[in-house]
Amino acid sequence: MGALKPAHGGVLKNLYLGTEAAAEEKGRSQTLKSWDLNPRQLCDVELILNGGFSPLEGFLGRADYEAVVSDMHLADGLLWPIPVTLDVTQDFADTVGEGHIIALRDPEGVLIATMQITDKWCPDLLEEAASVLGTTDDLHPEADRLLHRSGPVYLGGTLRGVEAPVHFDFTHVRHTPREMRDLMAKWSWRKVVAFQTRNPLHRAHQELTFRAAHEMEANLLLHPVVGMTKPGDIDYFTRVRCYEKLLSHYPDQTTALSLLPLAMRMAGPREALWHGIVRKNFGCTHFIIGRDHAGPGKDSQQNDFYGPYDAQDLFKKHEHELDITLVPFKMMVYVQDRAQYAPVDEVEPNETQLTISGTELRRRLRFDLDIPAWFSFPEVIGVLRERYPPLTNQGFTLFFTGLSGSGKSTIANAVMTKLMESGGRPVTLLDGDVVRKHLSRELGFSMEHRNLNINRIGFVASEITKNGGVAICAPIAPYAMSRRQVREMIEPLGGFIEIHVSTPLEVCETRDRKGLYARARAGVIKEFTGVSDPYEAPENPEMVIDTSSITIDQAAQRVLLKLENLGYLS
Ligand code: PPS
Repeated sequence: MGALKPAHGGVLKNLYLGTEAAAEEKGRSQTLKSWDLNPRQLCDVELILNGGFSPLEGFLGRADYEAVVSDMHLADGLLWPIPVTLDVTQDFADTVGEGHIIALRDPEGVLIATMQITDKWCPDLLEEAASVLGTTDDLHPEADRLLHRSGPVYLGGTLRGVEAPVHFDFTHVRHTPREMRDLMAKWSWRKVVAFQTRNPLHRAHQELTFRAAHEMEANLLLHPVVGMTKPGDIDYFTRVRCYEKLLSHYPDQTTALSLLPLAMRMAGPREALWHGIVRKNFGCTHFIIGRDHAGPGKDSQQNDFYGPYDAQDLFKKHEHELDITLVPFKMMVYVQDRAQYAPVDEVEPNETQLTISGTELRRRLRFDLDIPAWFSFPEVIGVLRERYPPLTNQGFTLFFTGLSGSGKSTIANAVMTKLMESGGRPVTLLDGDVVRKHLSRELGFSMEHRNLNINRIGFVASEITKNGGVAICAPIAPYAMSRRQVREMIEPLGGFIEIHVSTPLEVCETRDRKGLYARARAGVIKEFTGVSDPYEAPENPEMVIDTSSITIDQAAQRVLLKLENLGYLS
């Protein structure tokens, strides 16, 4: 395999200790301070240890970090465009120092590696975002992480691998760089073109990869990312099922599938270089870069974060340092007149070109509409339809919010009964009073406790929604922030319909069915919403219902009509 060198001509790293040394390290780790790796850090550790990130031998130290941030090279001059750093909390950082060895553990507490700390510093995260990502806009997922969720201290140091992170899924298509290279050698693959993706593959992608392999007279490695991709992407379990279906559409013995546990940064051009280095480490000789590689979409001014072919341009500029050959591609479109795919710049002005965007695909799945055969393979569409059933089969949450006595529980009960009468999905009512009896018995009515209560309701509702049921919640939920968090938790899993029961305080107080308002006015009940505690009215609820002017039955009918209008009822 002379042709398949690791990136930069160096040695493919393998930082795992032998069995005996690993057992010793495990014993020694009992007395070490432990850091629990988050999902992103765990992905990074896996690729550092198995050589996917060669030449790195650990998390970047300060000099390397600064060189990478400012000009995309390690301190020794090797190209490395993305900071691979271990961010920790101030509290943890205060307990360790340079020269110390720490234990790096997975979320279950399993020891993955130890790290001898060489550097500890507080990075300028704003500068990192601006330099590496070219933006500090919160809509960029990595900028958002750096500026709002990163630990304030970075620790650098070399790793000693004790145990590879465990994966129980798709083990037959997970390979280390060494395993992948050995397989390529076994199959006598001399030239290998890699295709990186975080999306399901449709006909356009198949055509593009097929052409790339054909033009380069190379074999093809489909190398999708299954670590972390852009929030909101299709989950990797579904994607891998799609890839497996697609494999039969490639000529026999020409193409392989392998999963890459990479935590993407969505850093566009810089990320493209990084992807190239990683693919070189996995034994590939060529790397496809299409339109808007690793781009996270639009910023808050509605401009694209990166130009569509910026990644190709930067890659070309550094190709001599990369030891892997760029295979650039323009966007592929379906040319109706030719019944064929072609790069967009090869389409004649008089020809009709067709594409279906990701948003349009999701719409068609949601409403069970036709997805044409020119766009994708029936088996792939089948997998997607199974995972994304039409709205009529999806779970949803009805989230009623409003003052005590506003009518939330009564409407919620009426809606529940009507939905049960119609049959179909299982329905669960999470009424304020009932939840406080079972789930939140120990909580009071401080802001902190109310938010905790809403968070618990949101969690249960999200599980119900994810599994195709209907959750009807009816707490007061006085704070906008906690309602927003619940929405964010549920929307990726199914429908979320917020209903503000806006019955005015005077009406609620006149009703005073439980006698609570009288006791609140008398000061017997403290922190009573609307009397001695705030209620932040929703700004953009899906519905507003004031029960002072309509009956409960009419209110429930309005909710059902809304559900029908949104597409949830058949
Ligand atoms: S919250 O804010 O969403 O956590 O409240 P919730 O879980 O819906 O609980 C509201 C019910 O608790 C009773 N109750 C009070 N409500 C508001 N403020 C105070 N201080 C309070 N103390 C007790 C009241 O019966 C509420 O039920 P509903 O059904 O809204 O009348």
